[in-house]
Amino acid sequence: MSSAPVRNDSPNPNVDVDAVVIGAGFAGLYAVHKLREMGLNCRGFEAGSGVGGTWYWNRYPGAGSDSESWVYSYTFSEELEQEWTWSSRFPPQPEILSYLEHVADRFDLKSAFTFNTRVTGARYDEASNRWEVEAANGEKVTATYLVTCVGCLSAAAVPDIAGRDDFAGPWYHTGEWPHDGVDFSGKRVGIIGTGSSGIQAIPVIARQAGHLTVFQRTPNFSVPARNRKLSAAEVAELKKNIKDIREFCRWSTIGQPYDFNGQNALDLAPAELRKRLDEMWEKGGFEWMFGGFVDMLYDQRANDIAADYVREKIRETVKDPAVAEKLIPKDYPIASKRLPLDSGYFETFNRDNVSLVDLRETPIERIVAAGVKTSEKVHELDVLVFATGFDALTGPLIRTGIRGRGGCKLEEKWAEGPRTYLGVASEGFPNMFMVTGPGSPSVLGNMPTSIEQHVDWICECIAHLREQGAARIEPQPEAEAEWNDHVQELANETLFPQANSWYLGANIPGKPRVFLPYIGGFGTYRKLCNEVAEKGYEGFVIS
Ligand code: NA7
Repeated sequence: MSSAPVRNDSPNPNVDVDAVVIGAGFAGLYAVHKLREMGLNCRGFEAGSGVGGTWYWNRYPGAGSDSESWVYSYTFSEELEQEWTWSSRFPPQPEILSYLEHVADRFDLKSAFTFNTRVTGARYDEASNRWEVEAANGEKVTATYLVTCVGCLSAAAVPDIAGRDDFAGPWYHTGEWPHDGVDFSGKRVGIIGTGSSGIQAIPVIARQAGHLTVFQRTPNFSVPARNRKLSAAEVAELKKNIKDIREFCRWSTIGQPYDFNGQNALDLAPAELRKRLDEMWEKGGFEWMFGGFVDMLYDQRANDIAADYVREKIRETVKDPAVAEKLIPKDYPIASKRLPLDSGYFETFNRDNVSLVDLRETPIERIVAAGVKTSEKVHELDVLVFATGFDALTGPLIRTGIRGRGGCKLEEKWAEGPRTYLGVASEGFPNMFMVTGPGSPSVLGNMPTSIEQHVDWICECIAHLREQGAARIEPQPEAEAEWNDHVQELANETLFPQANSWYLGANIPGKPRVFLPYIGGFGTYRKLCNEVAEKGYEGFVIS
């Protein structure tokens, strides 16, 4: 529980505020900072005992950002940007959490939040034109604006495998990791899931455990992170150029300090293409895919070149050819599932204390007291780790219990998939703003870039409403429908819909198969949002 007192922003801050902000991660902290700067009184609620969001919950071994550290941060304060120094190219979770704690303290943001308190419901009341927000501690707050900063990957999904509660040992989900860590030494550990979280955790757990059994349903492509410490000279150079670097990120395709190179892989002679792929592979990071040839995301032939390249690397790395074949993805385009970065993932399968269970050959039948029972045998375990992902983008919003006009539940309106305008607002939910909601670029790139853009846009919109003396804003149904069609059309031009990914909700049984993020690029999206604002919030009804 935060010991900081609630700042006396309002005559009765528990009851009546300008804005309620849900969540104290990257988005919620910046939203509170910016709204307060505008003179709004804010209340924030956070389910965790501290700030950090994703980086508060995801404390599993090996957790860290796949975005370069120097752009995985805020840009709103030049002093902050110059003061803070990252240790390495890709920052580990504890360092990101320290950064967010530092930001929260430096800008006195904790005082706006009630911690250890999940929002259990938020209802728009038409008569008063206010949001009525209920929290798990029984508090009821009303607000003119509801700003959801609930994260895109924050509703952990533990699969409903028969017998899950029969397991005699402890089990953990990577996204809800114990704060005091887990001691794997000498233990027989099982891990289910080989997405980004599993791929980060597996090499680290393997070094600690007596034996690690990896249960793989779908093999994954992965690119080496090549993480490294940053030298003092490199840090100085980055800080000198940081303004230009950040401006580049804002207008780039995925919010990163690189972009597609303007060439198609299929236009290059094979030897030249190979040379370029080799060079980029040595550099490591997402840049290998997203700083290269854009046709790899659109054209199956170009994608096959990239996929075959990684398949070859897996065969070269994994000593046992039978294990290598199991680890090689064969039935979806590379990058159509979120491409992980790794630090020795495939090498881990050369260890004597690691075994791979291919669940396509021997599916899980149930969990039993002694471990995981597949069609082959019981794999005996002391500890079980679920690296099974999240109910992405819509899950965190739906579980917040949001009801719009006429008591309409968000999950009712979104029964066939999320319906938003620009991924920031939804018709029937006036004065509700979703930071990095479904239909915005969000998870398709560097999260802090998209978060800052959204918060800035939302705050400018609120400032506009206040200047106009307007009471309400919500999308026009036609504009919303057009946006949702546009989001799907753009996705359908790519190879992304070919995989069963969480981008499409395919990891959650019963979730509608709809492409969730906007894939048109961060820069294009920013331009569209700016144009909407310049045209007096075109596509919205302001009343
Ligand atoms: P992901 O990417 O959704 O990966 C989850 C993994 O768990 C994936 O390999 C799944 O296999 C596997 N999974 C899920 N349910 C089951 C069941 N029932 N049985 C066996 N295996 C299962 O989640 P992550 O946490 O790794 O990453 C999420 C994002 O967080 C990441 O992309 C970054 O953006 C940050 P599947 O592929 O569905 O067959």
